[in-house]
Amino acid sequence: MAKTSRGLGPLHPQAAPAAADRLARTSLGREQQLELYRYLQLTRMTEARLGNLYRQGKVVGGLYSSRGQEAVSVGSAYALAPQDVIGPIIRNLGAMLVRGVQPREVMMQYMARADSPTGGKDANTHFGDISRGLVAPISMLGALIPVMAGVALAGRMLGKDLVAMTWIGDGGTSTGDFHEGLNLAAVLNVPFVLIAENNGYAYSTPTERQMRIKNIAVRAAAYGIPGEVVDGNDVLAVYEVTKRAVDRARAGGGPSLVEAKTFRMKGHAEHDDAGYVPPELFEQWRLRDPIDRFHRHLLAEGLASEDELAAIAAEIDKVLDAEVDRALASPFPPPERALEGVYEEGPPAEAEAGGVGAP
Ligand SMILES: Cc1ncc(C[n+]2csc(CCOP(=O)(O)OP(=O)(O)O)c2C)c(N)n1
Ligand SMILES: [Mg+2]
Repeated sequence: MAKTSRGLGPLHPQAAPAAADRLARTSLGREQQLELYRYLQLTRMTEARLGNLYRQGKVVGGLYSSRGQEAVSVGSAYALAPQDVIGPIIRNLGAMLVRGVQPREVMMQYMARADSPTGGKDANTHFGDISRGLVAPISMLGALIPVMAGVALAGRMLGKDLVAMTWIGDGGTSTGDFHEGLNLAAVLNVPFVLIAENNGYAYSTPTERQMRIKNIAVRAAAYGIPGEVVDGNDVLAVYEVTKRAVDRARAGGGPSLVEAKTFRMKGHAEHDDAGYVPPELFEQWRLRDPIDRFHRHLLAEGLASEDELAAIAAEIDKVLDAEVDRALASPFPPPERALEGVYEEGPPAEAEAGGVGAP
């Protein structure tokens, strides 16, 4: 990594930590750990299917894979209680699955079918359902942070025992909304947890080119809240650190920032071949693959056999086979659907009479 470009210093320092394989100590039992394994595999296998469907021209819109980062979404969302509310962003499919989103919804939505959660009107992970504690993603990076701080405040005002959680990329931590939202959450001392996914790149920009700090977690000090770095490729570590932050928030201790160090194992999106990432970084991080590591942990601890783990993957494969077929056989929405759901009760009378605000 002595490579330099335009005098801006080393090209990219997000080298993988040494491949020490021991995962964090955990309070989770066997059943819960197997559940975590299932969600990790479900996330990876769902996105792999979507990658194939994208190449066949079946996916409508973009596909922003979380490959290599699954432990961040899965481990953090797993630390929540049923009444909690999440605001996922584009690489948080794993968190949505943990919170109960079904593969059927995911397939229908990515292929923009009439029976998708948005009725075919939006794509990828861009859907929400407040009744299930799921705030829809917003493309504007950082914008969900003040929104989710507001959800946490609303929960407290309504006397609900809820914690609000959202995620942000390394690039997104340099937006104004990140600072304003986190400051607001801190000053109001609301039950809010922000997970910063430091995956080394914001599109093609290495992290070191858009901030001078090594650890995003230090930004928490500016707001007087705890900030902690965690190995984002160790699902147990992510769970344990997040659980502490969630418990503290629920007990009235206010918000926290968790920085999960990980790596984006694909391009920014499916159309991006990531040719700007030094190949040796992919090699280093492949050795730290979060699912392989957890798989080895489960075997080494005697929590599962190879056959049991293979059976989990086989069961997921069957579900995905069925849901892909079902979505492919489903109709697209009728064109008139574009006019539905725009206004709660139809357009205002003035609009029909010649335009809102017409003199
Ligand atoms: C406010 C804002 N600026 C720019 C963009 C365009 N954009 C979309 S994703 C992206 C890179 C995001 O990088 P990072 O926050 O590190 O998240 P990652 O993609 O690595 O998960 C950019 C610049 C946007 N969506 N919103
Ligand atoms: Mg990033």
